[in-house]
Amino acid sequence: MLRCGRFSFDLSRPRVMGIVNVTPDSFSDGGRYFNQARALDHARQMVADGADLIDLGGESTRPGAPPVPEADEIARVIPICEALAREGIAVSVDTRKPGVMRAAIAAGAAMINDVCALTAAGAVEVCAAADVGVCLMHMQGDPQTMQAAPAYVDVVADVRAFLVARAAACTAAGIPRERIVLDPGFGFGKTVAHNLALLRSLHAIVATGFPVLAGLSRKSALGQITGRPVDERMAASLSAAVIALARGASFLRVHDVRETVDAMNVWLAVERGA
Ligand code: 7PJ
Repeated sequence: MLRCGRFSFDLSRPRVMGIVNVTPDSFSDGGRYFNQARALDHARQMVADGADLIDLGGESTRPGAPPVPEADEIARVIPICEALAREGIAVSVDTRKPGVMRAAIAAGAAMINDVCALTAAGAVEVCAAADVGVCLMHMQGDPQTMQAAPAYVDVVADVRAFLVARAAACTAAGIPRERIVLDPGFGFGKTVAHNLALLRSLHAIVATGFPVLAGLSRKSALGQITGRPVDERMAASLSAAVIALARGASFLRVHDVRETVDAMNVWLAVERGA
């Protein structure tokens, strides 16, 4: 079981996390309310399609993306978090900032998903003071520079050691084990070879005993393998998702919820009988 605020996830079957970005984008100049209404509709559709939780992000962590001020991130994400939580939907908020974490928790977030694994000053304390789940992700470097020259002694051992150390810091601060998820952070300071090694050996992270989240959906490593642009990576994403399931992932963080649920159900039927 993973405990996340008023939600508990029985991890005897894997769970799908639908990605909803609330960043201003080039396809829409309709302003904040338009974007927020669209994000809400998108999230509700994902839940109808079988998402177990919705991951809301107000700051792009794509390689080279500029930082977003805390007040802007709060204005983007918190109204949507509040609205979805009121509808009984489990919401995860993807943020690195303790101030946004605090606002998300007050707005009913079930999980804090942090690509910095709660390393910002005060982040662990904010999460320890609430009953939210936490997703601790590994990243080498920071989003501005992480893809410049990623290097590891042994990528699987290095990532695993980092995640175990962050989980220990969290439990020492009072976050129970039952609230912690680990994530190797595909694409965050990793070459294609690093990403492949991590996916191939995902069971080594699963062997820590913590539930593992895999986020491979539409990522650039899949683009490099297939030669496809970002909007043509669904097949590659589904393939990566099933590989992650076969290696023990408990959560899949994806854009294409309906298709991922189908792929997962085929895998589950084969593994466990329909
Ligand atoms: C991840 C994330 C991931 C977790 C992003 C993208 C980049 N959070 N946030 N794991 N990726 N936990 O979706 O392409 O892999 S943003």
